[in-house]
Amino acid sequence: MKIFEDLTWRGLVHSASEGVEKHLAENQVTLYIGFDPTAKSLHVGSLLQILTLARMQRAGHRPIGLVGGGTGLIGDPSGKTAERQLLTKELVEKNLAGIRSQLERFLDFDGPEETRAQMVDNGEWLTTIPMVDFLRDVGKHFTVNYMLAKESVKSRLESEDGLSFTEFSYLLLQSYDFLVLHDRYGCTLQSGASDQWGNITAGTELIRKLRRTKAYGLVSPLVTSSSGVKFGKTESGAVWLDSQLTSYYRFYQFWLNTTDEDVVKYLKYFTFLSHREIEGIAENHDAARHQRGAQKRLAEEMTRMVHGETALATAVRSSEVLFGGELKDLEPAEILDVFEDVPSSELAADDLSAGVGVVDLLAQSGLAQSKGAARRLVREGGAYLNNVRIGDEQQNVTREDFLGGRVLVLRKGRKAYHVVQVQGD
Ligand code: 629
Repeated sequence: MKIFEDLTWRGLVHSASEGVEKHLAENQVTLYIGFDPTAKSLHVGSLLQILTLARMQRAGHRPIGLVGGGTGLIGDPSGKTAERQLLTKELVEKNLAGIRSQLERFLDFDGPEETRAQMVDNGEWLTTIPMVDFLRDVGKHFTVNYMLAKESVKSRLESEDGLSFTEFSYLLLQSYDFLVLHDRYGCTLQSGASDQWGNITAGTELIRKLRRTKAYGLVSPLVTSSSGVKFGKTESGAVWLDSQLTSYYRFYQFWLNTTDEDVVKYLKYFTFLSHREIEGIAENHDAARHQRGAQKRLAEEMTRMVHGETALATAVRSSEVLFGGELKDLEPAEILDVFEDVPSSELAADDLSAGVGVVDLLAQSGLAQSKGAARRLVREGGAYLNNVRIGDEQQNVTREDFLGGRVLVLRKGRKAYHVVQVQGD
Protein backbone atom coordinates (compact mmCIF):
# COMPACT_ATOMS: atom_id res chain seq x y z
CA MET A 1 0.00 0.00 0.00
CA LYS A 2 1.15 3.52 -0.74
CA ILE A 3 2.34 5.60 2.21
CA PHE A 4 -0.25 8.33 1.81
CA GLU A 5 -3.02 5.76 1.75
CA ASP A 6 -1.58 4.13 4.87
CA LEU A 7 -1.37 7.47 6.72
CA THR A 8 -4.93 8.27 5.66
CA TRP A 9 -6.21 4.89 6.88
CA ARG A 10 -4.48 5.49 10.19
CA GLY A 11 -6.22 8.83 10.56
CA LEU A 12 -2.92 10.68 10.42
CA VAL A 13 -3.77 13.14 7.67
CA HIS A 14 -5.34 16.30 9.07
CA SER A 15 -4.23 18.76 6.39
CA ALA A 16 -2.06 18.35 3.35
CA SER A 17 -0.84 20.66 0.59
CA GLU A 18 -2.42 19.96 -2.73
CA GLY A 19 -0.51 17.32 -4.64
CA VAL A 20 1.29 15.69 -1.69
CA GLU A 21 -0.10 12.26 -2.48
CA LYS A 22 1.19 12.40 -6.04
CA HIS A 23 4.50 13.88 -4.91
CA LEU A 24 5.05 10.96 -2.52
CA ALA A 25 3.90 8.38 -5.05
CA GLU A 26 6.19 9.58 -7.81
CA ASN A 27 9.31 10.68 -5.96
CA GLN A 28 11.74 9.63 -3.38
CA VAL A 29 11.02 12.47 -1.01
CA THR A 30 13.21 14.10 1.62
CA LEU A 31 11.03 15.33 4.47
CA TYR A 32 11.59 16.84 7.89
CA ILE A 33 10.00 17.36 11.28
CA GLY A 34 11.32 19.72 13.93
CA PHE A 35 11.54 19.23 17.70
CA ASP A 36 12.34 22.07 20.06
CA PRO A 37 14.45 21.27 23.12
CA THR A 38 11.95 22.62 25.64
CA ALA A 39 12.59 19.63 27.93
CA LYS A 40 15.32 17.05 28.20
CA SER A 41 13.05 14.36 26.80
CA LEU A 42 10.41 13.99 24.13
CA HIS A 43 6.96 12.82 25.21
CA VAL A 44 4.29 10.57 23.73
CA GLY A 45 2.93 13.50 21.67
CA SER A 46 6.20 13.92 19.82
CA LEU A 47 6.43 10.17 19.45
CA LEU A 48 3.66 10.27 16.88
CA GLN A 49 5.79 12.59 14.77
CA ILE A 50 8.91 10.48 15.13
CA LEU A 51 6.84 7.54 13.96
CA THR A 52 5.77 9.48 10.88
CA LEU A 53 9.44 9.94 10.03
CA ALA A 54 9.98 6.22 10.59
CA ARG A 55 6.96 5.24 8.47
CA MET A 56 8.21 7.46 5.66
CA GLN A 57 11.65 5.92 5.90
CA ARG A 58 10.22 2.42 5.72
CA ALA A 59 8.28 3.52 2.64
CA GLY A 60 11.52 4.49 0.92
CA HIS A 61 11.66 8.21 1.63
CA ARG A 62 14.41 10.09 3.44
CA PRO A 63 13.68 11.57 6.88
CA ILE A 64 15.44 14.47 8.53
CA GLY A 65 15.02 14.99 12.25
CA LEU A 66 15.63 18.62 13.09
CA VAL A 67 16.46 19.65 16.63
CA GLY A 68 15.81 23.27 17.45
CA GLY A 69 19.02 24.49 19.01
CA GLY A 70 18.10 27.90 17.52
CA THR A 71 14.30 27.93 17.71
CA GLY A 72 14.44 26.49 21.23
CA LEU A 73 16.04 29.76 22.30
CA ILE A 74 12.98 31.66 21.03
CA GLY A 75 9.84 29.60 21.73
CA ASP A 76 7.02 28.72 19.35
CA PRO A 77 3.76 30.56 20.15
CA SER A 78 1.74 27.96 18.15
CA GLY A 79 -0.93 26.39 20.30
CA LYS A 80 0.20 28.36 23.34
CA THR A 81 -2.06 30.80 25.15
CA ALA A 82 0.66 32.76 26.93
CA GLU A 83 4.17 34.03 26.37
CA ARG A 84 6.82 31.48 27.30
CA GLN A 85 9.66 31.98 29.67
CA LEU A 86 12.96 32.03 27.77
CA LEU A 87 15.12 28.99 28.48
CA THR A 88 18.77 29.58 29.31
CA LYS A 89 21.29 28.69 26.63
CA GLU A 90 22.79 26.07 28.92
CA LEU A 91 19.45 24.37 29.41
CA VAL A 92 18.67 24.37 25.68
CA GLU A 93 22.06 22.81 25.04
CA LYS A 94 21.45 20.13 27.65
CA ASN A 95 17.92 19.34 26.48
CA LEU A 96 19.16 19.14 22.92
CA ALA A 97 21.51 16.30 23.75
CA GLY A 98 18.68 14.30 25.31
CA ILE A 99 16.37 14.77 22.36
CA ARG A 100 19.06 13.98 19.84
CA SER A 101 19.75 10.62 21.47
CA GLN A 102 16.06 9.77 21.52
CA LEU A 103 15.57 10.55 17.85
CA GLU A 104 18.56 8.37 17.08
CA ARG A 105 16.79 5.34 18.47
CA PHE A 106 13.82 5.50 16.14
CA LEU A 107 15.39 6.23 12.78
CA ASP A 108 17.90 4.34 10.72
CA PHE A 109 21.06 6.39 10.26
CA ASP A 110 23.09 3.59 8.65
CA GLY A 111 20.97 2.26 5.82
CA PRO A 112 21.36 2.93 2.08
CA GLU A 113 22.18 6.51 1.29
CA GLU A 114 18.90 7.34 -0.47
CA THR A 115 16.84 6.63 2.65
CA ARG A 116 19.45 7.20 5.34
CA ALA A 117 18.13 9.44 8.12
CA GLN A 118 19.80 12.76 8.87
CA MET A 119 19.86 14.81 12.02
CA VAL A 120 20.34 18.56 11.90
CA ASP A 121 20.39 21.37 14.41
CA ASN A 122 18.98 24.72 13.30
CA GLY A 123 21.22 26.43 15.85
CA GLU A 124 23.90 25.97 13.24
CA TRP A 125 22.40 28.55 10.87
CA LEU A 126 19.97 30.50 13.08
CA THR A 127 22.58 31.56 15.61
CA THR A 128 25.13 32.57 13.00
CA ILE A 129 23.20 34.50 10.35
CA PRO A 130 23.73 38.26 10.71
CA MET A 131 20.52 40.00 11.71
CA VAL A 132 20.55 42.42 8.82
CA ASP A 133 21.00 39.59 6.34
CA PHE A 134 18.09 37.78 7.94
CA LEU A 135 15.80 40.78 7.70
CA ARG A 136 16.79 41.42 4.09
CA ASP A 137 16.74 37.83 2.86
CA VAL A 138 13.89 36.34 4.87
CA GLY A 139 11.88 39.05 6.62
CA LYS A 140 11.38 41.01 3.42
CA HIS A 141 9.29 38.18 1.95
CA PHE A 142 6.67 38.22 4.67
CA THR A 143 4.17 40.98 5.27
CA VAL A 144 3.17 41.72 8.80
CA ASN A 145 -0.37 41.44 7.48
CA TYR A 146 0.27 37.80 6.57
CA MET A 147 1.86 37.08 9.93
CA LEU A 148 -0.99 38.69 11.85
CA ALA A 149 -3.47 36.43 10.10
CA LYS A 150 -1.81 33.27 11.45
CA GLU A 151 -3.81 31.49 14.13
CA SER A 152 -0.87 31.39 16.54
CA VAL A 153 -0.60 35.18 16.37
CA LYS A 154 -4.29 36.09 16.00
CA SER A 155 -5.28 34.18 19.11
CA ARG A 156 -2.76 36.10 21.17
CA LEU A 157 -3.62 39.59 19.96
CA GLU A 158 -6.69 39.77 22.18
CA SER A 159 -4.90 38.29 25.19
CA GLU A 160 -3.97 40.63 27.99
CA ASP A 161 -0.22 40.11 27.74
CA GLY A 162 -0.08 40.07 23.97
CA LEU A 163 2.83 38.45 22.19
CA SER A 164 6.45 39.55 22.23
CA PHE A 165 8.26 40.48 19.03
CA THR A 166 10.52 37.51 19.79
CA GLU A 167 7.78 34.91 19.59
CA PHE A 168 6.09 36.81 16.75
CA SER A 169 9.26 36.20 14.71
CA TYR A 170 9.25 32.45 15.30
CA LEU A 171 7.37 31.82 12.07
CA LEU A 172 10.20 33.38 10.07
CA LEU A 173 12.78 31.14 11.71
CA GLN A 174 10.90 27.95 10.95
CA SER A 175 10.28 29.14 7.38
CA TYR A 176 13.96 29.81 6.95
CA ASP A 177 14.78 26.30 8.22
CA PHE A 178 12.62 24.77 5.53
CA LEU A 179 14.43 26.89 2.93
CA VAL A 180 17.85 25.84 4.24
CA LEU A 181 16.89 22.16 4.22
CA HIS A 182 15.43 22.56 0.77
CA ASP A 183 18.69 24.01 -0.50
CA ARG A 184 21.02 21.62 1.33
CA TYR A 185 19.14 18.33 1.14
CA GLY A 186 16.47 18.82 -1.49
CA CYS A 187 13.87 18.64 1.26
CA THR A 188 10.40 19.19 -0.20
CA LEU A 189 8.06 18.18 2.62
CA GLN A 190 7.59 19.21 6.23
CA SER A 191 5.37 17.36 8.66
CA GLY A 192 4.22 17.92 12.21
CA ALA A 193 0.90 18.06 14.01
CA SER A 194 -1.87 20.47 13.02
CA ASP A 195 -0.59 23.19 15.39
CA GLN A 196 2.38 23.51 13.01
CA TRP A 197 0.34 24.14 9.87
CA GLY A 198 0.81 27.91 9.96
CA ASN A 199 4.58 27.64 10.35
CA ILE A 200 4.84 24.98 7.66
CA THR A 201 2.82 26.80 5.03
CA ALA A 202 4.84 29.97 5.67
CA GLY A 203 7.88 27.89 4.72
CA THR A 204 6.33 26.53 1.54
CA GLU A 205 5.46 30.13 0.60
CA LEU A 206 9.04 31.26 1.15
CA ILE A 207 10.39 28.44 -1.00
CA ARG A 208 7.87 29.21 -3.72
CA LYS A 209 8.83 32.88 -3.76
CA LEU A 210 12.59 32.46 -3.58
CA ARG A 211 13.17 29.21 -5.48
CA ARG A 212 10.11 29.15 -7.68
CA THR A 213 9.45 25.53 -6.80
CA LYS A 214 6.77 23.71 -4.92
CA ALA A 215 7.27 22.43 -1.39
CA TYR A 216 4.65 20.62 0.63
CA GLY A 217 3.20 20.32 4.12
CA LEU A 218 1.44 17.34 5.65
CA VAL A 219 0.15 17.43 9.20
CA SER A 220 -1.47 14.95 11.53
CA PRO A 221 -4.25 15.79 13.95
CA LEU A 222 -3.17 16.86 17.41
CA VAL A 223 -3.79 13.79 19.49
CA THR A 224 -6.76 14.20 21.78
CA SER A 225 -8.40 11.71 24.08
CA SER A 226 -12.16 11.37 24.22
CA SER A 227 -12.18 11.90 27.98
CA GLY A 228 -11.14 15.52 27.49
CA VAL A 229 -7.90 15.01 29.43
CA LYS A 230 -5.01 16.29 27.37
CA PHE A 231 -3.37 13.36 25.61
CA GLY A 232 -0.04 12.32 27.05
CA LYS A 233 -0.83 13.78 30.43
CA THR A 234 -1.59 11.87 33.60
CA GLU A 235 -2.24 13.26 37.06
CA SER A 236 1.47 13.10 37.67
CA GLY A 237 2.33 15.07 34.53
CA ALA A 238 3.50 14.34 30.99
CA VAL A 239 4.30 10.85 29.75
CA TRP A 240 7.96 11.07 28.74
CA LEU A 241 10.01 8.74 26.57
CA ASP A 242 12.90 8.94 29.03
CA SER A 243 12.54 6.16 31.61
CA GLN A 244 14.22 8.35 34.23
CA LEU A 245 11.21 10.63 33.98
CA THR A 246 8.45 8.08 33.31
CA SER A 247 9.21 4.56 34.52
CA TYR A 248 8.55 1.48 32.37
CA TYR A 249 5.67 0.67 34.64
CA ARG A 250 4.06 4.12 34.39
CA PHE A 251 4.59 4.15 30.62
CA TYR A 252 2.93 0.75 30.26
CA GLN A 253 0.09 1.80 32.55
CA PHE A 254 -0.51 4.98 30.55
CA TRP A 255 -1.32 2.95 27.44
CA LEU A 256 -3.18 0.28 29.39
CA ASN A 257 -5.51 2.96 30.76
CA THR A 258 -6.62 4.05 27.28
CA THR A 259 -10.41 4.23 27.07
CA ASP A 260 -12.45 1.85 24.92
CA GLU A 261 -13.30 4.78 22.65
CA ASP A 262 -9.66 5.69 21.96
CA VAL A 263 -7.87 2.37 21.88
CA VAL A 264 -8.31 1.43 18.22
CA LYS A 265 -7.49 4.98 17.15
CA TYR A 266 -4.22 4.78 19.10
CA LEU A 267 -3.35 1.37 17.68
CA LYS A 268 -3.61 2.95 14.24
CA TYR A 269 -1.71 6.09 15.21
CA PHE A 270 1.12 4.59 17.20
CA THR A 271 1.87 1.04 16.11
CA PHE A 272 3.32 -0.54 13.02
CA LEU A 273 0.73 -3.34 13.15
CA SER A 274 -0.83 -4.09 9.79
CA HIS A 275 -4.31 -2.94 8.88
CA ARG A 276 -5.54 -6.50 8.97
CA GLU A 277 -4.11 -7.10 12.42
CA ILE A 278 -5.62 -3.92 13.82
CA GLU A 279 -8.99 -4.77 12.31
CA GLY A 280 -8.82 -8.17 14.01
CA ILE A 281 -8.00 -6.58 17.37
CA ALA A 282 -10.86 -4.11 16.87
CA GLU A 283 -13.34 -6.93 16.22
CA ASN A 284 -12.30 -8.78 19.35
CA HIS A 285 -12.45 -5.54 21.26
CA ASP A 286 -16.04 -4.95 20.23
CA ALA A 287 -16.99 -8.50 21.16
CA ALA A 288 -15.27 -8.52 24.56
CA ARG A 289 -14.41 -5.07 25.80
CA HIS A 290 -14.21 -6.15 29.44
CA GLN A 291 -11.15 -8.27 28.62
CA ARG A 292 -9.25 -5.13 27.61
CA GLY A 293 -7.29 -7.13 25.05
CA ALA A 294 -6.84 -4.12 22.78
CA GLN A 295 -5.45 -2.00 25.62
CA LYS A 296 -3.06 -4.78 26.61
CA ARG A 297 -1.85 -5.14 23.08
CA LEU A 298 -1.35 -1.38 22.73
CA ALA A 299 0.56 -1.18 26.02
CA GLU A 300 2.75 -4.10 24.98
CA GLU A 301 3.50 -2.77 21.53
CA MET A 302 4.35 0.71 22.80
CA THR A 303 6.48 -0.35 25.75
CA ARG A 304 8.42 -2.77 23.57
CA MET A 305 8.87 -0.17 20.83
CA VAL A 306 10.11 2.59 23.12
CA HIS A 307 11.91 0.67 25.87
CA GLY A 308 12.50 -2.87 24.61
CA GLU A 309 11.54 -6.40 25.56
CA THR A 310 13.20 -6.50 29.01
CA ALA A 311 11.52 -3.27 30.04
CA LEU A 312 8.18 -4.65 28.90
CA ALA A 313 8.70 -7.71 31.09
CA THR A 314 9.48 -5.45 34.06
CA ALA A 315 6.39 -3.35 33.44
CA VAL A 316 4.14 -6.38 33.17
CA ARG A 317 5.61 -7.91 36.33
CA SER A 318 5.15 -4.62 38.19
CA SER A 319 1.56 -4.43 37.02
CA GLU A 320 0.81 -7.95 38.28
CA VAL A 321 2.09 -7.11 41.74
CA LEU A 322 -1.08 -5.14 42.45
CA PHE A 323 -3.04 -8.31 41.80
CA GLY A 324 -1.00 -10.42 44.18
CA GLY A 325 1.90 -11.21 41.83
CA GLU A 326 5.45 -12.09 42.80
CA LEU A 327 7.35 -9.23 44.46
CA LYS A 328 10.79 -10.61 44.99
CA ASP A 329 12.01 -10.06 41.41
CA LEU A 330 11.44 -6.32 41.60
CA GLU A 331 13.90 -3.66 42.71
CA PRO A 332 12.90 -1.58 45.76
CA ALA A 333 12.57 1.47 43.52
CA GLU A 334 10.20 -0.42 41.22
CA ILE A 335 8.10 -1.54 44.17
CA LEU A 336 7.87 2.01 45.50
CA ASP A 337 6.83 3.16 42.03
CA VAL A 338 3.99 0.65 41.83
CA PHE A 339 2.82 1.41 45.36
CA GLU A 340 3.28 5.16 45.12
CA ASP A 341 -0.38 5.83 45.85
CA VAL A 342 -0.86 3.41 48.75
CA PRO A 343 -0.41 4.36 52.41
CA SER A 344 3.09 3.92 53.74
CA SER A 345 5.10 4.29 56.93
CA GLU A 346 8.68 4.17 58.02
CA LEU A 347 10.48 2.00 60.51
CA ALA A 348 13.83 2.94 62.01
CA ALA A 349 16.57 0.40 61.24
CA ASP A 350 17.43 0.31 64.96
CA ASP A 351 13.89 -0.69 65.95
CA LEU A 352 14.14 -3.55 63.54
CA SER A 353 17.40 -5.05 64.75
CA ALA A 354 15.67 -7.64 66.94
CA GLY A 355 12.76 -8.00 64.59
CA VAL A 356 9.13 -6.92 64.98
CA GLY A 357 6.12 -9.14 65.53
CA VAL A 358 3.94 -9.36 62.47
CA VAL A 359 0.84 -8.60 64.53
CA ASP A 360 2.43 -5.39 65.81
CA LEU A 361 3.33 -4.42 62.32
CA LEU A 362 -0.20 -4.97 61.00
CA ALA A 363 -1.64 -2.93 63.84
CA GLN A 364 0.90 -0.12 63.42
CA SER A 365 0.22 0.04 59.71
CA GLY A 366 -3.46 0.65 60.33
CA LEU A 367 -4.44 -2.33 58.19
CA ALA A 368 -5.81 -3.81 61.40
CA GLN A 369 -7.57 -1.66 64.02
CA SER A 370 -5.89 -3.38 66.95
CA LYS A 371 -3.53 -6.22 67.77
CA GLY A 372 -6.55 -8.40 68.42
CA ALA A 373 -7.96 -7.58 65.02
CA ALA A 374 -4.54 -8.26 63.49
CA ARG A 375 -4.43 -11.69 65.12
CA ARG A 376 -7.88 -12.54 63.81
CA LEU A 377 -6.90 -11.35 60.37
CA VAL A 378 -3.88 -13.67 60.32
CA ARG A 379 -5.93 -16.60 61.61
CA GLU A 380 -8.56 -16.07 58.94
CA GLY A 381 -5.80 -16.14 56.34
CA GLY A 382 -6.40 -12.56 55.18
CA ALA A 383 -2.97 -11.09 55.92
CA TYR A 384 -0.06 -11.07 53.52
CA LEU A 385 3.58 -10.13 53.69
CA ASN A 386 5.14 -9.36 50.32
CA ASN A 387 2.10 -10.98 48.73
CA VAL A 388 2.68 -14.26 50.59
CA ARG A 389 0.01 -15.32 53.07
CA ILE A 390 1.09 -15.01 56.71
CA GLY A 391 0.50 -18.42 58.33
CA ASP A 392 1.83 -17.76 61.82
CA GLU A 393 0.70 -14.95 64.09
CA GLN A 394 3.96 -15.30 66.03
CA GLN A 395 6.06 -14.56 62.97
CA ASN A 396 8.95 -12.24 63.70
CA VAL A 397 9.60 -9.85 60.83
CA THR A 398 13.29 -9.09 60.36
CA ARG A 399 15.43 -7.07 58.02
CA GLU A 400 15.69 -10.17 55.83
CA ASP A 401 11.99 -9.87 55.00
CA PHE A 402 12.50 -6.39 53.57
CA LEU A 403 12.98 -6.54 49.82
CA GLY A 404 16.37 -5.22 48.91
CA GLY A 405 16.71 -4.68 52.67
CA ARG A 406 14.44 -1.64 52.34
CA VAL A 407 10.81 -2.27 51.47
CA LEU A 408 8.10 -4.47 52.89
CA VAL A 409 4.60 -4.79 51.49
CA LEU A 410 1.72 -5.66 53.80
CA ARG A 411 -1.68 -6.57 52.47
CA LYS A 412 -5.10 -7.16 53.96
CA GLY A 413 -7.58 -9.14 51.89
CA ARG A 414 -7.39 -8.69 48.14
CA LYS A 415 -6.58 -5.06 47.74
CA ALA A 416 -5.69 -3.12 50.88
CA TYR A 417 -1.95 -2.46 50.80
CA HIS A 418 0.52 -0.77 53.09
CA VAL A 419 4.21 -0.19 52.43
CA VAL A 420 6.84 -0.10 55.17
CA GLN A 421 10.23 1.42 54.43
CA VAL A 422 13.34 1.10 56.54
CA GLN A 423 14.84 4.37 57.59
CA GLY A 424 18.37 5.12 58.60
CA ASP A 425 21.58 3.02 58.65
C1 629 B 1 12.00 24.31 13.79
C2 629 B 1 11.34 23.99 14.96
C3 629 B 1 11.55 23.82 12.59
C4 629 B 1 10.43 23.00 12.54
C5 629 B 1 9.77 22.70 13.71
C6 629 B 1 10.23 23.18 14.93
C7 629 B 1 9.52 22.85 16.19
C8 629 B 1 8.06 23.30 16.19
C9 629 B 1 7.43 22.94 17.53
N1 629 B 1 7.09 21.67 17.69
C10 629 B 1 6.59 21.13 18.93
C11 629 B 1 7.72 20.89 19.89
O1 629 B 1 8.89 21.01 19.50
O2 629 B 1 7.23 23.74 18.40
N2 629 B 1 7.92 24.71 15.99
O3 629 B 1 7.39 20.59 21.05
C12 629 B 1 5.82 19.83 18.64
N3 629 B 1 6.53 18.93 17.75
C13 629 B 1 5.77 17.70 17.45
C14 629 B 1 4.50 18.06 16.78
C15 629 B 1 3.68 18.99 17.61
C16 629 B 1 4.51 20.21 17.98
O4 629 B 1 7.78 18.59 18.18
O5 629 B 1 4.74 18.64 15.54
O6 629 B 1 2.65 19.42 16.80
C17 629 B 1 3.10 18.33 18.83
O7 629 B 1 2.52 17.13 18.56
O8 629 B 1 3.79 21.05 18.86
O9 629 B 1 12.17 24.14 11.45
